Amino acid sequence: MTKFTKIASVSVLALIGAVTMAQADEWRGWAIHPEDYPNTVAMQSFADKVKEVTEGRIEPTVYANGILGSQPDAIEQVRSGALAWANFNMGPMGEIVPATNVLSLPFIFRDVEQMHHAMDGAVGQQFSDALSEAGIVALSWFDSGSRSFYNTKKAIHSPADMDGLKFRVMNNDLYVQMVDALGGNATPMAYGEVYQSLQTGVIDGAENNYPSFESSNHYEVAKYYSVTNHLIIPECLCVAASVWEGVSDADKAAIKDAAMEAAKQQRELWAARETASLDKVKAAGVEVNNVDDPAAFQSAMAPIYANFIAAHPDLEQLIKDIQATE
Ligand code: GTR
Repeated sequence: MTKFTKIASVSVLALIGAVTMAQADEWRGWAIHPEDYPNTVAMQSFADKVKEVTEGRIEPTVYANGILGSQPDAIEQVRSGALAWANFNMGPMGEIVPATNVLSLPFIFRDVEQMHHAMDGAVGQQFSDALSEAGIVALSWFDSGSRSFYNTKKAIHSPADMDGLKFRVMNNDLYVQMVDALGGNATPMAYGEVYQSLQTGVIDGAENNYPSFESSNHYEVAKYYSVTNHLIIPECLCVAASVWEGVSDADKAAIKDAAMEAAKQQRELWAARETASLDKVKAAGVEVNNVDDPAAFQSAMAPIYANFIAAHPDLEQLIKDIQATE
């Protein structure tokens, strides 16, 4: 091979490389949590796997720490196709996909295991169908543990202790009703604003699972975490329907498999992180207490269920399906 043909063939290869690169379809992904959080780690595994199985034709990327916006904004961006995929908590989804509000009814699941059984079966399919109609394809379900109240003032033992305290909630009217019913005041607010609001006293508390309480550093300011387990809300690994439509059937199958694998990994990492986060916040001086009478918190929710069913009689069966899940 002459020097010239060598250069020529190297350039041809570079050109083919460049064309291949140019053809890779970037799937911009939204993640609210930091890089080392179970959900973000699983999203990155999904991204790597999708790139591998599509031989680089699709290249998902992960923008962590909510840098692409708040969750309600990101939901809109996925619906419009401006973002290709995301990991969404179903809480803020209720405003757009009413059926998902069933997942925001306090104490709807007995425990996380029941939530897994429900979401991995026919119940989960009903939520996927409802999301699809809104332009969001749920490929698999992540764990988000269970949420409890924390605050800067005092341990909560009974609903009466919430009197006069201001709690941040996610963007969904059901959570405002929930805190009201317990005697506290609710302030819907974006996740990214909570730390500063706790610090400056704009709010007295919030509610979340251990990993979020810890990774968001809210535990540095809020020293009382009272275990109510009032919400068990699943999260999805979701793709924009407009993006999904353009994917071949063979790629769809491989991507779906990658999403199921990512969910499996997320759930394993989640279990370990819950313990690690709890240990970390306790070591940092957070007082963690079980509430005296969990039933008092649960029975306060009866009017919320009654109002919800009155407003959405079509969703009553779904509530019953969940409650009947093993
Ligand atoms: C976390 C959840 C986030 C976000 C956050 C919040 O547990 O993983 O998606 O919903 O809670 O409270 O806003």
